[in-house]
Amino acid sequence: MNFELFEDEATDLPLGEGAVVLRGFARPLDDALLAALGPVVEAAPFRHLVTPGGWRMSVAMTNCGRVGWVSDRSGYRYDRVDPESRQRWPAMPAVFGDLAARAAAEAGFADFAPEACLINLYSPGARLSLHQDRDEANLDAPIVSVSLGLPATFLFGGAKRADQPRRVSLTHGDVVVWGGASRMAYHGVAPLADGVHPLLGRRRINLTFRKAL
Ligand code: MD3
Ligand code: FE
Repeated sequence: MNFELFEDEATDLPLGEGAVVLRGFARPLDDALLAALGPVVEAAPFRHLVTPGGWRMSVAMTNCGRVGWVSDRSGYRYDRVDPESRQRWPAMPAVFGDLAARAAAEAGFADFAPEACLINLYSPGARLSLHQDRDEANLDAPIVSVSLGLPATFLFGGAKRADQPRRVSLTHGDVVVWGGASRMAYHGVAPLADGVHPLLGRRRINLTFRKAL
């Protein structure tokens, strides 16, 4: 029996071919995830990257793992070093990698060992316009995303930018595994609505795990 207002916010939801929302999967680990995040962002602080077109992204980003995703005027890429510090990115905390592997396995992808964890910080109003994730060398592996803090409206489109996206609410502790036919779907995040989350205040943090190499 569930006492949620909307059934699709209480249960695991198959989003499309190869994509599944694991509602609340990361919730038991939220304190451990946030504790592990502290030293990561101390070594590699959140920053607003610039797109190749010259726009400052409203989402602030950092990374941990063997490589990190970066954008600047010359393009998008995975880089072994943080361009701000010129040091390697902080190592991926075990609690991050273990969670990503367990979530992928739950969705049917065995042995998911991501090299990259992109950490996205949303403040009220921050958004991510529709895009595809195509900078990874391995496009067969799924992407695992973990939502923490304020809820967001995720836009899940199709193979073409013009395909009308579905709107899916992602809340604290939700984990989404995107694989198979969904791996190359256009997707984005609607401007974050203001609010206060008990653990994260006026923020949303999304961890995105990828096989980048
Ligand atoms: C669907 N981040 O960093 S994660 C990104 O909430 C990104 O911060 C969003 O899109 C965020 O590139 C969404 C969920 C996600 C990630 C990759 C996908 C959804 C995806 C790839 C294909 C389809
Ligand atoms: Fe993306």
